[in-house]
Amino acid sequence: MLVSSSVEIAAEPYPYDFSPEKCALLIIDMQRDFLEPGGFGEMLGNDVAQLRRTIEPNKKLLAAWRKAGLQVIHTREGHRPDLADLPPAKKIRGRSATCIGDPGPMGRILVRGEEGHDIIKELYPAPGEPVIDKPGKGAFFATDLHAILQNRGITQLVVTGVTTEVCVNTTVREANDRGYDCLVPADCVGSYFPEFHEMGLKMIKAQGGIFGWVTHSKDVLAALI
Ligand code: C5J
Repeated sequence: MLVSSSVEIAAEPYPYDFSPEKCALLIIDMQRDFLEPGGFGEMLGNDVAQLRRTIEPNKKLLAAWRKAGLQVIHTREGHRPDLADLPPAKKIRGRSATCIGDPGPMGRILVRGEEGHDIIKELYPAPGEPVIDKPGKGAFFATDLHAILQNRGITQLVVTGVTTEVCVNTTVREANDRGYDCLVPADCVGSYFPEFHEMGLKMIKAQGGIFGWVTHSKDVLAALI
């Protein structure tokens, strides 16, 4: 259990003033289709090991976060089964033979209710933890995330998940514009492309923390003990 109401976490570009009771752990899109061998991500030729290295650190952080009694929110990227919320531009982008809504290795790709759309078992949401189903890359677009955070008095977010440069970065930017202080543990976020991961983190912490702070999960864990 936490004893202090505010504690500094070592971070870049400077220490993060962590207020546990105002901070939620936001885990982005740790879905089977992105992370599991044989899923959609791998089918497109991506190296899922680049994402799977984030599972263990996320597991440890999630366990400690739950033990401390703090708030956890999960997100999933995906669409209604009738695809009414799928912009045609998103469907055809990439010019892939198989695209969103088509049958894939684990059910229809990025469609809610399909196996591949679900969160990996290692980080499965516990009863009572909100799961935000988002049709876009950012977790605030067309969702009730902002309302949930406001209603719970949350002003700080520890953001983890995949991918660093797409859904994590977009969400951090959206959160920043809405007044949230975002802290990103580098080992708990991942990209299929190591260079995009590195640059994605640099973009967050550049210019005095233009979008937020970057840390390592061991420093967050130290603040939870
Ligand atoms: C996420 C994607 N979650 N890369 N989606 O980053 O399409």
